[in-house]
Amino acid sequence: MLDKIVIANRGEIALRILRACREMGIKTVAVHSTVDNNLKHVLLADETVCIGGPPSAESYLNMPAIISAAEVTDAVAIHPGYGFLSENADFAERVESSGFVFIGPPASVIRQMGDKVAAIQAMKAAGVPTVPGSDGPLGDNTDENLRIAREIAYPIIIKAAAGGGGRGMRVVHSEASLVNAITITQAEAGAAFGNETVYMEKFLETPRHIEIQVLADNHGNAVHLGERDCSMQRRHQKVIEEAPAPGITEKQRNFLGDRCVQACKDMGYRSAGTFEFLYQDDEFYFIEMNTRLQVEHPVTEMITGIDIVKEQLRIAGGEALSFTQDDVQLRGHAIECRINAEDPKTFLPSPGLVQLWHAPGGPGIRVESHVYSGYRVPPYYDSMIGKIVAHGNDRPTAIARMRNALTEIVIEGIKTNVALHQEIFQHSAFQAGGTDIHYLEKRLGL
Ligand code: MV4
Repeated sequence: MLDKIVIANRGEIALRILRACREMGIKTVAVHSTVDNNLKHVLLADETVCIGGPPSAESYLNMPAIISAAEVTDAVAIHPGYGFLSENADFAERVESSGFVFIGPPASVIRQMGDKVAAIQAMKAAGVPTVPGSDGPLGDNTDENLRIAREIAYPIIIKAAAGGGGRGMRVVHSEASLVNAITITQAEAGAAFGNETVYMEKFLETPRHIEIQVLADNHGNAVHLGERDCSMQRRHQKVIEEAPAPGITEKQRNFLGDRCVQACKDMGYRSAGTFEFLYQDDEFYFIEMNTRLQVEHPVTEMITGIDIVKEQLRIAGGEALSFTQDDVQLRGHAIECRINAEDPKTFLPSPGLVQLWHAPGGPGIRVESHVYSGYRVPPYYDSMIGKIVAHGNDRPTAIARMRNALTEIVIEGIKTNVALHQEIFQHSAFQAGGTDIHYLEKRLGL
């Protein structure tokens, strides 16, 4: 078991990780920037180390400062949370070569999944369904590229191998614009990622975004924890997530889940991970893998009863998974609303002093937030200030509980997206379930 860990993150996820450590008797070191000494988890941690100035580049992305903090506090492991250094293979490598445990997958697997072409190849080999596409990087033979696109049929999408999360993509609707689109995407990818490699996929026009959560240990065991539907998004920022995905059958879940588990075993995956799929016309298509703990992990925890962060900590301590796939039973339905400090009209961040904070409560309500009355939201980081999760025996119950929670919550002093959530929960299309990835932007008239 791990004795003491560094939490290399901030905000709600740092608090979430600290709580898991406390339950397990693991000592905590909070590393923080100079503006973050009043963060809730910093106030609660066993030890704290200030690692640099407010900009992330000086603190939460400052690898030597974080590793030094582990050294001076005699910590044995580092949890990166999400964002920041969580999917940085070089960081994972430096953590391990400095003698600490990186609480996540092996650096080599982070690197492999960071190359989207390599990730897709690994999935194909494991029998995970992928999008019809170029089956590898595009070469510089124009006739060949035109042939591939014609075979897939337009519209197609050109994606950067080093991209992901919506960066470095271009949709092509007809042959006339293909060659130019490839050239531009290659140049943009070179400038943004230092890697010009691009690949081609069939462009799916109205998919849902459905992802499978997995856990794997260092002893060759892997399980899946079912799926989440993350289709309610704006500009690649998820707004609402839920589990299970409306309308997905047990047969579909088991088929896809089993293939993800196989992929984990084949690639030597370890820790928590997520396989992202597009789902359209009753078919699943793998697009990317996230090699980190995700923001929306609580909806899966609520319906499985499994604490994903505690499992990550146990796995990092060398323990085998304490349960099998047969032990994973889904119970009820869970929905998460991300609460952002943002202007409801412009969606621009709205940092500042939280003059009053009342968290919602009641049966089936879970609040994941570091905010308290008197807390000042700094302008340097992501605008998400917390998450409300509602669980119930069925989806209508989870929705009813979330609607209550959204009316109970009080946040004064800063602008938030609470009213947007309240509006979405009134939409009949949301209530019916199964809206696609374009629903929110269309409804907002964007
Ligand atoms: C796609 C797609 C349609 N067809 N790939 C955007 C983020 C990155 N993870 C992959 N993305 C997409 N890939 C094919 N072949 C549409 C998107 C997409 C999207 C995917 C998931 C969630 C939100 C999205 C918003 C716009 C586009």
